[in-house]
Amino acid sequence: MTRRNLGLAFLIGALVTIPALALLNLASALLGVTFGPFALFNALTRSLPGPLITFGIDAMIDTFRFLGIDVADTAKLAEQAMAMLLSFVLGALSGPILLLILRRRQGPDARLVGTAFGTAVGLIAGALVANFGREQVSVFLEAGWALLAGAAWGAVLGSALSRLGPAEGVALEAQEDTAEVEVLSRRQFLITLGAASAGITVIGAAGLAAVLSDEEGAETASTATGEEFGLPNADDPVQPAPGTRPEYTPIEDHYKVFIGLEPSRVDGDSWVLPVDGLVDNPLQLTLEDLRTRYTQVDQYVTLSCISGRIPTTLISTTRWSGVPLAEVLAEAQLQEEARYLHIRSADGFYETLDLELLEEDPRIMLCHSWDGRPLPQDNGFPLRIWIPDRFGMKQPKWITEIEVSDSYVEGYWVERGWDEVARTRTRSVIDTVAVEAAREVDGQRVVPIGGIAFAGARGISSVQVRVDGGDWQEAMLRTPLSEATWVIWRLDWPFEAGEHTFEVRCFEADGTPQITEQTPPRPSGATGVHSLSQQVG
Ligand SMILES: Nc1nc2c(c(=O)[nH]1)N[C@H]1C(S)=C(S)[C@@H](COP(=O)(O)O)O[C@H]1N2
Ligand SMILES: [Mo]
Repeated sequence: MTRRNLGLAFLIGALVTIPALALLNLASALLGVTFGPFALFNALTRSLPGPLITFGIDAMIDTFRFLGIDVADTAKLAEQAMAMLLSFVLGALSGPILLLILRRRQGPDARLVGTAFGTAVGLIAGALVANFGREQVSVFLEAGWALLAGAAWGAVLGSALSRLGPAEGVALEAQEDTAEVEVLSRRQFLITLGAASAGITVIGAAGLAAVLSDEEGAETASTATGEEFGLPNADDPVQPAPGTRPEYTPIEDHYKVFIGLEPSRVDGDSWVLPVDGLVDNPLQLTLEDLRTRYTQVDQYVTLSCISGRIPTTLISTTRWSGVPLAEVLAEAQLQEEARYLHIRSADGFYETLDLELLEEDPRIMLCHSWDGRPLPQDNGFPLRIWIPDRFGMKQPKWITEIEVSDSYVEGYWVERGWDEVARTRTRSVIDTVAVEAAREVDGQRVVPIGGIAFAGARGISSVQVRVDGGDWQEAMLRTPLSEATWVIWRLDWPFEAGEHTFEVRCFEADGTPQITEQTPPRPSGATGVHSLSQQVG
């Protein structure tokens, strides 16, 4: 076995694995089966130690920021690319490994050994997709597909590798011209394999693109808007400065964060929510139960992610509808020792809710609708929880179980180094210095400056802006959609041409100032003054 042969085996492994990945990806879009590389990556990120994962994510985010790439848009794509790369490398490495196993086995023999090797890989893949997969189709289909795909990949790999065997053997013994012929045919074989590999990959990718663009069309067709039910502050005289983000986030623009490589998909028809553990009356609730058997409540909510920087795009506002958690728990009849809820999700996410918090805040809601429609799939369909004044990380989406318990367990992100309480941090952001909207007010040119301020459910009493380190000036506040949403602020700034630095700070309803010291997102959420430099005039 020469080193050269091992290198060629790696190349053959790569050439066979690339189209296999393309076909797997297409199959997952068509059949709903899990894309194996994602399951493998999920399995790794779930089981590796928290600090290592945190380090990896930090390194990735730092790299993006260094390269000037938008983190929110790219992070998930990068993780998906890493998952593919990992599987690709493992697949290519299978070439030399299988070659060592094959030794000099030829033709049908090699294909058989390859099939056995691929089936073994398929078995591992089956276990991975069953445990870390989409859970969209039956485990039998998942595992069956993994086995079949693995076996087919192994068979092709095995017979391709068997072409490497004789070249070496023949070259040793035969006349030079015979060796020449073998080498040539090997080269020809590699070229053919490369062309087939490229062709199948292109077909797979094109098919995937077609399927995905179809789905996109279907999704945008069903979007709703908050205007339908009339926003409660529509008459407020304080109008957002032009360029301020929408006060009510269009539902498809709501930010999305999830631990997996793709958002979970839960079948609402077969979904039932067990409320069990330390209860006298265990419940099994359907979506219909939740929509009809309990008091229905609505609440305008701003949700934000603890990992956002100053400023952040991981914050959005919409109307949440659902049922009071307390009402459901009252029906379940908590036992004496009940202290915590362990909430578990379809994607393997989990959090713990201290029942004391529910005593303090009866607004905590099991939410089934956003913007007057069932929750979007990406945002937790069929059920998620709303906990006022907490960052998103404490609020599971895609809930599959609520277990009442007397013991505390750390939630998913708490285990990975983030704040146990994760109370929303007060922050303010400048969205716009609307130079193009400059106008005359009482003989003075003014530029509208505007943005948002958010203090969880604690309310905002004041927002102040200063220019070039001058005096803090009081901004106007628009009446918020609710006491649990951000506040839109606006300052009409007497215009001075030149390059200026704008800063914003805010105060909670009780006068508590936002923290102005710069701190990073981890562990408790970023703090600091948002500052922006801009040419005006
Ligand atoms: N099941 C589940 N729930 C989850 C998460 C998750 O990954 N899985 N992420 C949490 C985090 S960190 C945030 S910020 C919010 C984001 O909700 P959104 O995607 O609807 O904006 O969901 C929270 N709930
Ligand atoms: Mo988050």
